Amino acid sequence: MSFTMEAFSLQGKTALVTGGAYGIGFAVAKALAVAGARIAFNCRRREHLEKAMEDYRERGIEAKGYLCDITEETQVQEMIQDIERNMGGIDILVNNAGIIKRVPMHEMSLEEFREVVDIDLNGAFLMSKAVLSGMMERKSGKIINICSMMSELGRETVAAYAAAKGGLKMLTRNIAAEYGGYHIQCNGIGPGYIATPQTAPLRERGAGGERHPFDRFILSKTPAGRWGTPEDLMGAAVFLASEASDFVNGQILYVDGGILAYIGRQP
Ligand code: NAP
Ligand code: GCO
Repeated sequence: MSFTMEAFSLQGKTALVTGGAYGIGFAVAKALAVAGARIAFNCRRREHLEKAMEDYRERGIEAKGYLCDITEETQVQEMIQDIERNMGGIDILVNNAGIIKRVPMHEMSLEEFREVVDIDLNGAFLMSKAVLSGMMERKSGKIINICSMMSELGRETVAAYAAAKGGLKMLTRNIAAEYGGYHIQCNGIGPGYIATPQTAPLRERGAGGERHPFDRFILSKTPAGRWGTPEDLMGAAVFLASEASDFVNGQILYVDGGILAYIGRQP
């Protein structure tokens, strides 16, 4: 078979991006749309949904938006049924929706820990379970889980998030192992530190405009010398959503400016 750029085409495919109202999810959805996919996305807040619909429309993308909390199985099932009725089977699922709570573990409540794990890990389970039967019937499908550097590393105040994202890495591998025989590929993208609302508190400037200490820390630890942008993740998303990655399964592709490979400069 001669290799052409058609291998990266998503023409005729239907993609669902959870949390695709802004941030990384919005950028990933735009990339999949550029590659030809029809886009569906969800979030919990109506104001986010309405703003996102405008943002997609401004970019010529007729996305279908849903108010759906990925931790609520009935809402998830109803959304998937509606998408399959109106847009056809879901070919690509991006489990992007996620939250973080930055609290020292000894001060974190069980409710706070559970909320992070419920969204960042259990939500991906519910979403993946909901699309798998259709993908199994069609003997084709792509599931992309948005993992994190915290799938590999820990740091102060993010115990719940790291536990969830570490679990998401292994859920990625287990879906690959269990469903690879149906020609379903499940891989992860591991973003480094990306400038989005989720990390805004880590980049807040001081009264005099000075950089946040964590901001300076990340710049020193990242060989690329900058925070990532959601757009930095677009190529990896199209690759993992397309037939160009049909023999890639259970892998986490880190898009992190080199931070995971770097021990840090001698002080
Ligand atoms: P973000 O800006 O906070 O956006 C999160 C999105 O998820 C929002 O659209 C939010 O909308 C939605 N969401 C949250 N909980 C939801 C739920 N229960 N059901 C449905 N939608 C939900 O986050 P981001 O920075 O773009 O991050 C996106 C993903 O990348 C997350 O999984 C995050 O952990 C991961 N990540 C981020 C970074 C980074 O540096 N930014 C790095 C690595 C990994 P609503 O609030 O309206 O629901
Ligand atoms: C934090 C950040 C990180 C990033 C990302 C890194 O508080 O350390 O929020 O967790 O969001 O997950 O890959």
